[in-house]
Amino acid sequence: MKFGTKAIHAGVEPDPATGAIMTPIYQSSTYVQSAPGEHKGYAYSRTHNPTRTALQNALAALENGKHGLCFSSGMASIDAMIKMLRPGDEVVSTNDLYGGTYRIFTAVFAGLGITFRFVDMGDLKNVEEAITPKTKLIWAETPTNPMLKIIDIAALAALSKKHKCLLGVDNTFASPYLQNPMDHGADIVMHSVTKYLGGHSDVVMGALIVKDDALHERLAFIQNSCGAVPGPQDCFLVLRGLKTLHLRMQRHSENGKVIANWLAQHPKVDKVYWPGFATHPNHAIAARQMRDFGGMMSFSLKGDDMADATRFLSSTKLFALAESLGGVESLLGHPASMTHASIPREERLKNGMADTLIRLSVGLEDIEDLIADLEQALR
Ligand code: P1T
Repeated sequence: MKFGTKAIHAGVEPDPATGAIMTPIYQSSTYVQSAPGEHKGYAYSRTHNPTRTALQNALAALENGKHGLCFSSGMASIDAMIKMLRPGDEVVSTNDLYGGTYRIFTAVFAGLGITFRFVDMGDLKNVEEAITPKTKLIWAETPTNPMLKIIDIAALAALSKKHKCLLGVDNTFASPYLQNPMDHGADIVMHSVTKYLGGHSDVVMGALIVKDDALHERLAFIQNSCGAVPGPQDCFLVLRGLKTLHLRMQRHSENGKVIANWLAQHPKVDKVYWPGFATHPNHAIAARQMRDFGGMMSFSLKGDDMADATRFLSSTKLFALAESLGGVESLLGHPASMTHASIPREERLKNGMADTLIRLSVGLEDIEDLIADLEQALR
């Protein structure tokens, strides 16, 4: 089945009780048992809920995985994944990554005895050098947030197999429409469902997708034991969002391409970071492992002046200054003070993230209006 058909049909079937074509919102915490332990597969909604089951199955299908698990946020899904590890275990992670992921690694799990090494995965030698016999997980975001670096998933998968550790990929920026990390050998795919999967900026949710049954069993145990699950109403909203994922991603990519090229030729713009440029240092890898290049990009203004960046960030009218990304509406952000403020400044600068960097999440509006908005704000 091709992607658009899967986005509409995978995981869902008419409600067995009524024939309702849309999966109902099973707003119930518990389920009747005919005798102790005898039920229809549902005993308590922390463990299983039919609306969540439909969404989990849909996400597993879209990522070419076998099992999906949904959590109350993207961070809760990362939390569950790291809880598979033990004190003394080590993780090798990308150095350019969402600030909240850096924060949970360094300010929560490092204190529980897990070691995180952050490396520039643009050079695989750095990854190999950071791996030790204690490494249990390689963690990559690609494209990275916010520098839009591209990491070679297949090459990381080869390293993870060689060193007998898991490879987890945060696929939030790409969405399963643009990239399926499991096809390149990833063991765990993670999403901030809040972003493109939900697609309408009305839900906070996370997901993990795996193929391996034992890995699924362990993660489902953690999901149920720790309990950071989404409610059925939110699962319904994401099921609804998924039905247009392919169409939205096509338009995000179309609009993204026009804006990236327009910014690149603008006299007030210095660098534009977008993997679709043939001049992007990892463009060849992006072209190999992604189907298109999406609507996320970052850029800096000529002169690299904070006052200019601040004026620009406060001057757009359609692009809203806000955290998050991947919704139908265009957003812009200032990573240094917003999404990546919890990464120490020296670390940010070392990874190429200037204080003045501006990030765009290009939405689905008419391109002429988006360009006009950026033009007036740059002026
Ligand atoms: O916000 P939450 O659903 O908990 O997801 C966290 C997360 C994980 N991974 C990536 C790549 C992310 O971008 C995020 C959340 N990011 C933002 C809120 C942001 O504006 O970048």
